[in-house]
Amino acid sequence: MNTHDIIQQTETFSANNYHPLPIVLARGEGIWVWDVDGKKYMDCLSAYSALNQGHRHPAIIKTLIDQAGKVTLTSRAFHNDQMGPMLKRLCEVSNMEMALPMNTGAEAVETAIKTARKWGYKVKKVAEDKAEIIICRDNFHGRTVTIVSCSTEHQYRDGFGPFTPGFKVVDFGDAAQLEKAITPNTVAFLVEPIQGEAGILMPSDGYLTHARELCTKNNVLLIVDEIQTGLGRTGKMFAYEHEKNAKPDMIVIGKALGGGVYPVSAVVSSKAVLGVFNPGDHGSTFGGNPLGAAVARTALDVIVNEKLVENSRELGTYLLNELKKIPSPHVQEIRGRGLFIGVEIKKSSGRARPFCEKLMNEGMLAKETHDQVIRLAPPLIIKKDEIDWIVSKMNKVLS
Ligand code: IF1
Repeated sequence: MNTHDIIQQTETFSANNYHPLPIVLARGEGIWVWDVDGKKYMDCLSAYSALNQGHRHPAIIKTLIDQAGKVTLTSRAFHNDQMGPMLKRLCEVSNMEMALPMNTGAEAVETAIKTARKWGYKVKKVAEDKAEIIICRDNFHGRTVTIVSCSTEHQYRDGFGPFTPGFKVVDFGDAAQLEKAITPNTVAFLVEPIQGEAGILMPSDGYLTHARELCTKNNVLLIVDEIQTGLGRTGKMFAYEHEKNAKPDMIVIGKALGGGVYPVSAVVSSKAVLGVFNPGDHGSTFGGNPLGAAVARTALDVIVNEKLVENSRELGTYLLNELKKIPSPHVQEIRGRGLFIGVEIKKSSGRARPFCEKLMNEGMLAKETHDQVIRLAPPLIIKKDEIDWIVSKMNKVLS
């Protein structure tokens, strides 16, 4: 089947919940992917940061194959020999004490919400069913009914009610609003350190530090959703580390934890918080399975051993500076941290999608977010000459 036939078949049998660029990928390796006709593209989306280690990283694929030859799934009815070592590594990397493994990002966010509520009732002693969680305008935390209950995006909620109560919205980056929104029933503040879907929006310096102070003062859990920003993407292992004294009570991790091959997510926290769970309270058939656990441990090792965090910081700074030098009548603003960069197109120059289509024709895959922003997030294994290649393509399309 050719590209046209494959797309037609997909559109016939798939629900219409996506509008992909008209390209059919058949192979990937490192930062590169190839379509069914053998044309090569640089992947500057990295599956929304789930491919920080690149496509089919050899160590991760080796672990996948080795573990597939042993045991893949046990359920949590029995112990397996892979989950403990993976969770220990995850706790080391995140400087936390305990973890709860799930599969997708949304499940981990749900787990964080359940943890915060349970902690609110059992430890903070909030009256039954009164727990409140504060979230930010224009957040993106996933697609379940409870999570879209905290979304402020009309499309993500339209037709999906009734919604889960107990969420309060504040403007992202506004600590004064957060302070006002806290009540004795507030159990948590859930926030992305950098808002990805909203257009790579960075709060002003000191916001997370201030939020940490407010949470500590009011006995509220600070939960950071690092599903997209974590594991090196922004030039730190976790994006909250860009600020002083902002260590959260809980970190939600997903995407790149699965090394680009298998969905693995987790909530990491302290014993005092995750200790609220008792057997039977919460779980998942696939969560913590030995195949995913083995893959995740190697995925973490690759990030640390190959110094991907440092590479993201150095090359991200370089890329941002080089992009800012491009003389373009179309650029409103270029912003980002590490290899997580948004190029905002002026409204008068139209939307970002046509620019992404031009980049695709140039052999560079990037996906727009929120109409005006081209998101650049290549795998963190990228090298300097490949960054220069991105700059030359962006120059061509933006000038
Ligand atoms: C899609 C966006 C990115 C996330 C944060 C939780 C989740 C995500 C901060 C849920 C997922 C994905 C989902 C994907 C597109 C993508 C996305 F544009 F929709 F917002 F990356 F920017 N927290 N983000 O970014 O994780 O359950 O999907 O594993 O197509 O919906 P998940």
